[in-house]
Amino acid sequence: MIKVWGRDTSVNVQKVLWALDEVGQSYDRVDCGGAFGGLDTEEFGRLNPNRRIPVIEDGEFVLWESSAIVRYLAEAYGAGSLFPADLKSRAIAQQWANWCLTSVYADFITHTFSPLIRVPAAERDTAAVTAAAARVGKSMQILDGHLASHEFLAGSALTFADIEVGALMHRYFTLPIERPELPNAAAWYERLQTRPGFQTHVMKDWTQMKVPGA
Ligand SMILES: N[C@@H](CCC(=O)N[C@@H](CS)C(=O)NCC(=O)O)C(=O)O
Repeated sequence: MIKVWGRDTSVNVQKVLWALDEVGQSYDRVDCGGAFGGLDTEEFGRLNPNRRIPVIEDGEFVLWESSAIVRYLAEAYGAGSLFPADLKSRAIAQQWANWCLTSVYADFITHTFSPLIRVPAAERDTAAVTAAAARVGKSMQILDGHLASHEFLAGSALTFADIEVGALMHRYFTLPIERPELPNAAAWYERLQTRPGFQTHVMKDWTQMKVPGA
């Protein structure tokens, strides 16, 4: 059985759990990271010398970096569906998944979400958060334009790209920040909410992660 290392409040762990759900693989999960600690042990350092979650063990095979894990699971257990068989659909899925990593993730998770929940309001650089949220809004408008004519990111079916990008959407649409009008992205977010794996693993109450005063 696949073993997943990482607390389920991490968005990077959540996308792995959602992918596992989509491909119908059962797993054991070890709570570690955050308040659970456990990333500084020798055993964990052997699994991931970066001491970050998530990590998976699939038999003897060890893999870290959440996007690599999601794509591995998609190809190993969801070939032809989560991992499209068609070369061009697969390339489009890679395009959006990579776009999320390079154009959205840092501005949203590192510079918008994290300061809003991990930094007390009195100590927060509000102007920097507002500027980052505005940059994310611009990226979301690009996503929205694509979704005007696509049900899912690579066409008419859910792929690994929807999981990688979509894992951020619950936080994006529920965070108290300025957002542009995003009718197509909002409709896609609603479609994602019909997936049991999204409901179970991604739609978590992130307010519990707030530090006092945040
Ligand atoms: N690019 C890495 C990022 C890994 C990462 O930074 N994980 C965070 C949680 S989202 C972590 O391990 N933080 C330390 C902790 O939770 O204690 C990935 O996608 O897997």
